[in-house]
Amino acid sequence: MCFVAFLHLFILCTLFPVAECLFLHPCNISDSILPSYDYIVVGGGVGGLVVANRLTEDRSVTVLVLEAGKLDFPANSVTVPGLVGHGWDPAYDWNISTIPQEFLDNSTIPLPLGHVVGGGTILNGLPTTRPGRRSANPGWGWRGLLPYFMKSETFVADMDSKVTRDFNIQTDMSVHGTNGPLEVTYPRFLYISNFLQGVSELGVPLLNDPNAGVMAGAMIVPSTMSVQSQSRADSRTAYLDGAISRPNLHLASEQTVTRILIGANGSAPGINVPLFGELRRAYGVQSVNCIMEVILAAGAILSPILLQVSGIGPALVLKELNISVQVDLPGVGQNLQDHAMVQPFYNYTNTCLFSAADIAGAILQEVEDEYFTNHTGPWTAPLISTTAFPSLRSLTANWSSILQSVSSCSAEQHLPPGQHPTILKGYDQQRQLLLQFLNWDDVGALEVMADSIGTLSVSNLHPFSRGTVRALSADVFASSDTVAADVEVDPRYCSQPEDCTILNTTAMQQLMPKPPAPWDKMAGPGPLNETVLLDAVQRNLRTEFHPCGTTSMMPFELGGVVNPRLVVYGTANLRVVDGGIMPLVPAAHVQAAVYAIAEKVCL
Ligand SMILES: Cc1cc2nc3c(=O)[nH]c(=O)nc-3n(C[C@H](O)[C@H](O)[C@H](O)COP(=O)(O)OP(=O)(O)OC[C@H]3O[C@@H](n4cnc5c(N)ncnc54)[C@H](O)[C@@H]3O)c2cc1C
Ligand SMILES: *[C@@H]1O[C@H](CO)[C@@H](O)[C@H](O)[C@H]1NC(C)=O
Ligand SMILES: *[C@@H]1O[C@H](CO)[C@@H](O)[C@H](O)[C@H]1NC(C)=O
Ligand SMILES: *[C@@H]1O[C@H](CO)[C@@H](O)[C@H](O)[C@H]1NC(C)=O
Ligand SMILES: *[C@@H]1O[C@H](CO)[C@@H](O)[C@H](O)[C@H]1NC(C)=O
Ligand SMILES: *[C@@H]1O[C@H](CO)[C@@H](O)[C@H](O)[C@H]1NC(C)=O
Ligand SMILES: *[C@@H]1O[C@H](CO)[C@@H](O)[C@H](O)[C@H]1NC(C)=O
Ligand SMILES: *[C@@H]1O[C@H](CO)[C@@H](O)[C@H](O)[C@H]1NC(C)=O
Ligand SMILES: *[C@@H]1O[C@H](CO)[C@@H](O)[C@H](O)[C@H]1NC(C)=O
Ligand SMILES: *[C@@H]1O[C@H](CO)[C@@H](O)[C@H](O)[C@H]1NC(C)=O
Ligand SMILES: CC(=O)N[C@H]1CO[C@H](CO)[C@@H](O)[C@@H]1O
Repeated sequence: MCFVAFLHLFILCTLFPVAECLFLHPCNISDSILPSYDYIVVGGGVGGLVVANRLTEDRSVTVLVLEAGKLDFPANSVTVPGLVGHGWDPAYDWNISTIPQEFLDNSTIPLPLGHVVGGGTILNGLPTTRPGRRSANPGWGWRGLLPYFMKSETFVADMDSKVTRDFNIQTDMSVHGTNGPLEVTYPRFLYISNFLQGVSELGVPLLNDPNAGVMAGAMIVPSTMSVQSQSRADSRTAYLDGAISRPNLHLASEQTVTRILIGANGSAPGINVPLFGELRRAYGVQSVNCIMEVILAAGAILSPILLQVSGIGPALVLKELNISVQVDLPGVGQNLQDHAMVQPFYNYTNTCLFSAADIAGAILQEVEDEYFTNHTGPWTAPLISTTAFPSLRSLTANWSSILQSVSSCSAEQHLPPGQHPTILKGYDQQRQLLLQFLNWDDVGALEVMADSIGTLSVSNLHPFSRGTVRALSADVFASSDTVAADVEVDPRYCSQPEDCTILNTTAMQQLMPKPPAPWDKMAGPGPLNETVLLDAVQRNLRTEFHPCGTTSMMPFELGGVVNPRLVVYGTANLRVVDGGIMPLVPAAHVQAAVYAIAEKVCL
């Protein structure tokens, strides 16, 4: 295999001058790659491609991006917003599932993760929402990230006034960028539904611009898509394709990094890490060296795995795998959070409205022609454009007893056994924050999404449950066929039971009284049957694809993994730049935050 050839033959290569930016194809990589680069970026998803782009703006800096997946072939299934949710090339997914979820019905849940240049943004749903003003770490909250949200995007809202009025869209351009690589806009076609009106009757406020700092309310969300062609905008089209002529940027696809090489000591100019005994130095991966830094951007699930197999993680886990401990860092792979989602929860009752489910036969041909000829019509609309983030107070009169019930458990009651004291302390603080957030009426507790097919799904935005990610072998990445088997992902969905009961609230009942099976069992006379409903939630729970927290930016004493410069504790020059560094999953779709984090760290 070409991949093996790279690993073994590269060592024989001599130094070639960097002549042009290269997509280093696996079959000729050994001719083109340099023996060392200033920066090696592991993973070509959001974090990796943003960092690679910004670093190579300085033409004297050489960067190599190593991405396990292929370059995507720009198939309609990737580019056409109207086809989002219709599946993708299986080669673009790591095929990882959770272990049996014991707090649900013991089933395993597929956790799609991008395995392709562009990472998750080749598979994702396009809606882009920023976390609101109430988010956490100093310097990394709303105000700290706003310049980088703006730097990353070119925002265009060019709809006629009737559309903006009907859909309650009013963009606040003072918080949007007009010059960034990532195009963000509203699709030219929006499905009409009664959703906004319905939730507003329940007392949920309508938001004009969901990305202006307050996320609690109902809204039409913008999408990452090209204004002109109305096709997917992703981290590859935004941050890589435009940098293609830079001679100092190399990207090698189909190169799975098996471990980061870590040496005894070192320090790098300009990077402050707290004293941690003798610092470790990342000096390369496989047979390529780096002079300055290794940037780990393999995503919230695989970055902690790579750290563990490279000797950075909880010492007990590493010792079980016979991995020599470089840094005993208990937080690596802990604190896993995700938005747990139940879908489809309820269908619209009004079947007269046109929905994406009606696109078939002759209409399909028309829709397709219109999309490719004029870049207008239903195919410009992604699966989700309409969503609400109601606060807990606006959802249920019972909100204070739900919070009371969570705060009356001890912090560790629902965590896995045998936690390191720093993890317990960190979780305790997170829980206090979450209880505060859920108390406020400008923070969303649930997301209710109305999709273009006419179904609603519900997800839990501020979960109390915490899971883990663990390598089961020191050679996880040695053969790409067995990666999924050697990775243990346990989100422990609903290990704090209120995470499931919050998904089932009085307001949900009001929103749509005639749910499909299996919820229709309760649709008889008299009060709804709580057991059936909770059981249905537990059997139908899925991921909203927002894992994070596994390499948290938190103090070491609280179970953190990286400092505010995203440098891994105990190392001089190894940073993590991806969704895993967010200590709390934001009450938003997460891609906007990952783009902004990667823009910010480049300073
Ligand atoms: C199906 C799906 C739907 C989503 N929907 C939305 C949405 O609608 N809105 C939204 O805001 N967000 C959505 N997201 C989330 C969003 O796409 C992610 O948050 C974002 O991509 C995370 O960026 P990242 O840099 O952390 O990791 P990723 O984008 O996942 O990039 C990590 C990259 O590292 C590579 N990699 C991993 N291990 C190795 C290795 N050992 N060697 C080499 N390369 C490696 C991977 O192949 C991948 O390309 C969705 C995600 C998925 C998967
Ligand atoms: C490497 O191979 C790819 C695919 O065959 C080709 O497009 C590219 O030009 C080659 N690069 C070099 C430097 O030979
Ligand atoms: C996932 O599975 C599909 C089909 O079984 C396969 O084609 C694909 O290569 C797999 N992806 C990875 C990363 O192993
Ligand atoms: C899940 O499995 C555990 C252990 O096998 C068992 O005790 C439990 O009853 C199962 N739960 C469900 C809902 O099936
Ligand atoms: C670790 O090493 C010991 C002793 O060499 C061996 O018995 C054990 O099987 C190894 N464990 C793993 C997971 O490789
Ligand atoms: C494209 O738009 C033009 C002008 O509105 C219209 O006449 C034409 O029918 C459209 N084409 C398709 C294929 O929808
Ligand atoms: C209110 O919430 C508490 C705690 O979750 C729960 O025990 C109780 O049954 C709820 N009451 C109603 C009426 O839903
Ligand atoms: C679920 O919601 C129903 C309807 O509002 C309510 O009667 C029931 O108590 C809730 N169940 C749980 C477990 O919270
Ligand atoms: C709800 O919508 C789904 C998806 O379109 C469909 O499969 C299901 O039959 C619908 N259920 C009802 C009760 O209309
Ligand atoms: C709820 O409904 C199920 C199925 O109809 C039934 O088996 C169960 O006893 C009911 N539970 C309660 C508390 O009414
Ligand atoms: C083993 C090792 O890498 N030692 C290095 C520690 O740091 C000093 C100063 O940078 C180097 O000279 C050693 O080689």
